[in-house]
Amino acid sequence: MASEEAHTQPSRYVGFDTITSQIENRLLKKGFTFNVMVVGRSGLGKLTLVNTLFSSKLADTSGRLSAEEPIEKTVEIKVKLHVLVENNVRLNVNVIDTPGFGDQIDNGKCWEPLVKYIKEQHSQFLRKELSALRPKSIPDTRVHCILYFILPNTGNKLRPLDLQALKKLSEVANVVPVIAKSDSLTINERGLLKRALQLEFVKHKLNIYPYDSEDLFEDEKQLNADIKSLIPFAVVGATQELEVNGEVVRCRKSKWGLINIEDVSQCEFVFLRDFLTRTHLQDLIETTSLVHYEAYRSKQLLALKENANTAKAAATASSVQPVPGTAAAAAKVLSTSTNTLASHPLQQTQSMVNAVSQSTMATLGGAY
Ligand SMILES: Nc1nc2c(ncn2[C@@H]2O[C@H](COP(=O)(O)OP(=O)(O)OP(=O)(O)O)[C@@H](O)[C@H]2O)c(=O)[nH]1
Ligand SMILES: [Mg+2]
Repeated sequence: MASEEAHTQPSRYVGFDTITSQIENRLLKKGFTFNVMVVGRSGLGKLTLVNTLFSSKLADTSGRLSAEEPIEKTVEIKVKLHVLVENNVRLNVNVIDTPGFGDQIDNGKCWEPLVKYIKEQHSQFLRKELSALRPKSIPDTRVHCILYFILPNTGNKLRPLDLQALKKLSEVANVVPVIAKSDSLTINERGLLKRALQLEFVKHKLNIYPYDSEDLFEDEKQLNADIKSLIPFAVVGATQELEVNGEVVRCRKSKWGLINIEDVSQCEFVFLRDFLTRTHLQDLIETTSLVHYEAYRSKQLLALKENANTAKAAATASSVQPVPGTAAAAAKVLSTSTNTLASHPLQQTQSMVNAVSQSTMATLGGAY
């Protein structure tokens, strides 16, 4: 069937140009969810930076006001939800705080619980998506961004633990590395460390966010290239506000001076904040869904189909009726539906989805 396209200017105002504001209104009512995980060695200022980023006290941190106050350590994965409102936009920020690397006796695979956590969120989302009576909107707990903290004194090399962790984490989520506590470096040292780390990222083929894509427009490609030249951002975290020359600024105050973290000549906090919240917030959420979750989803469904085929072959060989809800049952429905889908499309599709969903749940329960 041929289709024709004609461009017509309506003779009167119809009003469909309001679709953008209709979408905006709907989105504003729903609000947005952003899940950010902080990862890195112990005491690198992970929580302080998250609080600084969102200009709020999102989590209790050991940002101490006096040297006598004890330093609080994060000892387990903890998720804390914070609802932030700015000019009618509601942002639900989930901060996933993780125990600092280097605290255990054997730090060999300290990133494993984090990878497991990330995959579990994908698995939960997939189960809900596949269930016959799925909710209208599935709560999104998938990790949209990992802020990975690198020690400021690495001897201009990526340490093996960081290299392994960055490799594993960037396979499952959007990783943004930062040089922590960069106030301990001179501008010259900072530049050398940044350059050395950038070379290491390339040498080890680390898949650092943002990703190159053919779908991007030229201006987006340019923006990403500019951002890549800044990664890892050399940051300083500070939640204290002080008045400097009549202006209230956030800064770190020590005996020998004051660092205004919002001054780009002193640190790169502002670049990181603008990147995460002003230019790439939506892209981080979208990329999580379209790249990382999609990779997980297709891998699981392909594995499921393969299991089902194997079970089907076994069931046929022994001529035993498969038990409902098992991979063999899904296989039977899958094969039947491919033969008869054309005659009863709705019924067949529904029973196929139900069977696949039941056996997926059984299989996904024990995934990893
Ligand atoms: N010099 C300096 N100190 C910082 C910076 N950010 C945080 N700190 C201090 O470092 C200490 C630890 O900060 P946290 O934010 O609790 O660090 P963390 O990485 O969450 O710590 P763990 O949970 O123990 O891994 C506190 O005393 C902070 O005030 C920074 O950018 N520069
Ligand atoms: Mg912490």
